[in-house]
Amino acid sequence: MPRANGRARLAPMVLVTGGLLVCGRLLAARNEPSREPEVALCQDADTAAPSAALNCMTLVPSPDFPQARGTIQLQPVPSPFGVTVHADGTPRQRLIATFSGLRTARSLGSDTVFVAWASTLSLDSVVKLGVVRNGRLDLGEMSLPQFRVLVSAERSAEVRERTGRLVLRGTSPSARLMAHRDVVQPSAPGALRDDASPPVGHMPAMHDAPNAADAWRMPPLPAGSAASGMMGMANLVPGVSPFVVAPRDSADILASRPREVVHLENGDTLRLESGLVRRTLRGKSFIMYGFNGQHPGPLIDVRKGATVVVQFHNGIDQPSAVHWHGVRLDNRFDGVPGVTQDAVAPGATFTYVVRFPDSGIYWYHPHVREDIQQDLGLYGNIMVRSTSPGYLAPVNREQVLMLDDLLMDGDGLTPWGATSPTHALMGRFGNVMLVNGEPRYDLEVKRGEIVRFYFTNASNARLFNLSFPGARMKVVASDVGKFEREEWVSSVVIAPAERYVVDVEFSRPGRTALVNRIQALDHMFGTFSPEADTLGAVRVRDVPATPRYGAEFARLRRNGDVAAELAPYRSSFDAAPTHSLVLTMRTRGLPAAVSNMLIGINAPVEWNDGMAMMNWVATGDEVSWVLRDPATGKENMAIDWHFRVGQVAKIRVFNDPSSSHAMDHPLHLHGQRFLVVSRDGVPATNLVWKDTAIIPTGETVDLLVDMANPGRWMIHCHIAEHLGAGMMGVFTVDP
Ligand SMILES: [Cu+2]
Repeated sequence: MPRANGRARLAPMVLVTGGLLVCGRLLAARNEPSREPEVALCQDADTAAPSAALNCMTLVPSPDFPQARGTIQLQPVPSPFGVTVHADGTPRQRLIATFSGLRTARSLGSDTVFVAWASTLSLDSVVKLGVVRNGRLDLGEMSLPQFRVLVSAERSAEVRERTGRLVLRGTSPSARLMAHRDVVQPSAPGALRDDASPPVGHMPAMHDAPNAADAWRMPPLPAGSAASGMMGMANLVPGVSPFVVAPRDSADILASRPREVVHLENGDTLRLESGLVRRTLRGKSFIMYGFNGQHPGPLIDVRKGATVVVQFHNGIDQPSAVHWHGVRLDNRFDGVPGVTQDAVAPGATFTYVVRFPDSGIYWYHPHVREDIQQDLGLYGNIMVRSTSPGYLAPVNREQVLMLDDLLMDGDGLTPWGATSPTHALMGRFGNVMLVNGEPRYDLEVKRGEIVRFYFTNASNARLFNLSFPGARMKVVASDVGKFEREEWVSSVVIAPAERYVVDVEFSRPGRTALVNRIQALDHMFGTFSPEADTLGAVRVRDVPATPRYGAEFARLRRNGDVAAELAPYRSSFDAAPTHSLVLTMRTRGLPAAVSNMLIGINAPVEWNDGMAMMNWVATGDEVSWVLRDPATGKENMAIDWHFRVGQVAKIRVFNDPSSSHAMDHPLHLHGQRFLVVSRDGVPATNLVWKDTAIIPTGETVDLLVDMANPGRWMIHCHIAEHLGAGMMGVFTVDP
C-alpha cells in the first residue's frame, strides 16, 4: 500500500456480517502496485486471530444499537525510546478508532450526537474523548494502564458527563484474559496437545524431592505478592541444581574495587582478567565476579578509529569469552564461543584486537551463560570519543553509569541454575538496584551544572524508566551515535543492553533523586500498581557552576552530520521487508501449577517480575524461546541468513502475543548497526543507529540493517535467560 508523505496509510476496516472483529498483524496490500505488506491495524476476520490481541480492542454494541460497530487500535506514540511512557511509567498510546453503524434511532432526537468516553476499570474516573462519527478517528493519547471506552448517544456535543444511552463499550487489552491461551497450554483442561508436548502430568524436569528443596532456597517475593500463596507452588523448585560461586568463607578473595578509567591510544594493550571478588551488600558478604578486581570492569576510554589489543585471561571457574557489544570489529574477535571462537577455558587466555569505527558508548561482557557471568559483575563500558570538535554540546561533567539489579534474599545472592538458567519465563529480575556496582549512586554538582549521563543497562531482564524529578533532561545519543535531533524527555526508557546519553540540568539547589518509576503488573490478579526505586541522588550545591552551559543546553541541536549520514538509507525506509522474524516461545513439561498461570494477561512490556515463583522454577529445560523465520519455518540456530556487504536489509520483527507467555525482547544484532524505522507501521520521527532494540509484545517493528561488516554474526534476545533458553540465530555477511 502506498504511503503518503512518508506516513503509513491506515488500512480501511471492512465489516463482515457474522464475522468477528479482530485485529490483524499483517494485511497484505490490496492495491496495485504492491510495494510492501502493510503493518495492519484492527481488521476484520472470520476467526479470532490472536496476533494483535494486545493492540486492538473491539467494542461491543448495546442491545439498543445492534448495528453499531467499533474497534480501537492502540498505536505506539513515537519517541526516542523503544517504549513510550510517562515518567511515572504509565503508558502513552494513541487511540485510533474506527466506527460504523452509528445511526440515530427514531426514538432519539435528530440532534443526537455520539460521544466517546474513557474510564478507569472501576469507572471512578471518566474523561470525555470527544464526539465520534462513522469512519476513522484519532481519539488522542491514553495513559491509563487499564481502561474502558464507552460510546453514548447524547443530546449535545457539549455534555460534560455521560447521561445518554450506552451504544458501545469495550475494555483495554491489558485488562482481559487471553482466552485462546487456555487451549494452547498442554496442561489445560480440553487442551489441544501438540505432539512435541509431553503428556499432561509428566514433569520430568521438575521435582519436589526433599533433597532438591534442601539445595534451593525459595527466592524472595515482592511484598504483598499474590504469587506467594499460589496453589500448587509450595514445594516446587527448579529442576536443575543450584549454582553458587564459591564458599562464603574464602578469606583470601579481595573486595572488589570501584571501576577505573583506562585511557587507551591506538595500538595500546590492556590486560583484562576475570576473577573472583568479595562484595558486601545489605549486610551480606559473598563472592562475585569482576574484571581486574573491579565491578564494573575498567571503563575503556578510546578515540574513534583506534585499534587496541586486549589480552583476556579467564580467572573464573567457568568457560568464558568477551563480547564487545555494539562494536563493529573484526568478526573473529566478536567473542562468541561456537560462532567466532572457542570458549576460553578457566585459566586460559585469548587475545582480542578491537577496533572502534564508531563513536558512542559501548560495553563488554561474556557471551557464555550471561545469566550467571554478567549478573555476577562481568561487564564494563567502552567510551569511544568522536574526533570531531563540537560533536556533542559542551557540558560541565560526564557520568558513565551502568545499571543493574541483583536478586538477593536473607542469606545472600539467590543461586542460579547450574546447567540451565532459572527464571526462564521472564528473566531474572533483581531486587537490589545497582549503579556502577553500588546500591546508592551519589554525585555532588554546582547549581546550573549540565551533566551528561551515559546510561548502559547491564541487567539480565529489567527495563528501567529513569528520571531526575525536577531536573530538565534531553536525550542526545543512543547505542551507536547521536540522534538526528536532540529531544526533551521526561524519562529514559532503557532495555537490557541498550545505551542512552542524556544531558541533565541541575538548576535547583538541594537534592535531586535518580528514580526508576514503573507500573508493576501482578500476573495473578492482572492489576497494575505504581512502583518507584531510588537509585541515587544528586546533591546540588548553591554555588554557581562555571563555565555556564545553560544557553547551549536550552537549545535543541539538529545534527546535520547525522542527517547526511542517514540520507543514503532513506530510500530504503519504505521498501518491502527482505526478512522477517516472529518472536515466540514454547513450553514442555511445566508443572500444571505453572502452566495454568500462563493463561493470565500478557503485557506489551514486563517492567517487573509479576509472577516470581513460577518464573523462578521454570528453567531453560522447560521453556524454549524462539526466533522463527516465517519464510522458511527455520528457528533459532537453524536460521542462517546470508547478506552481502553493503546490502541494506529490512527485517520485520513481530512479537507474537499469542504465545503462552509472550514477553518483550531486546533484540541485539552483532557486528552491524540498524535503524528502527517504524513500530506498528508508525514511522520513527527521530532516528539513531542502534545495535539493540526492544520489541514489545504484540508489536511489529521494522529494522533497517546496514550490513557493512563481513562475517558470521549472532542475532539474539538480550534477556540473558531467554538467550540461555535458545533465543538466538546466526546470519552471515559475505564480503
Ligand atoms: Cu527475550
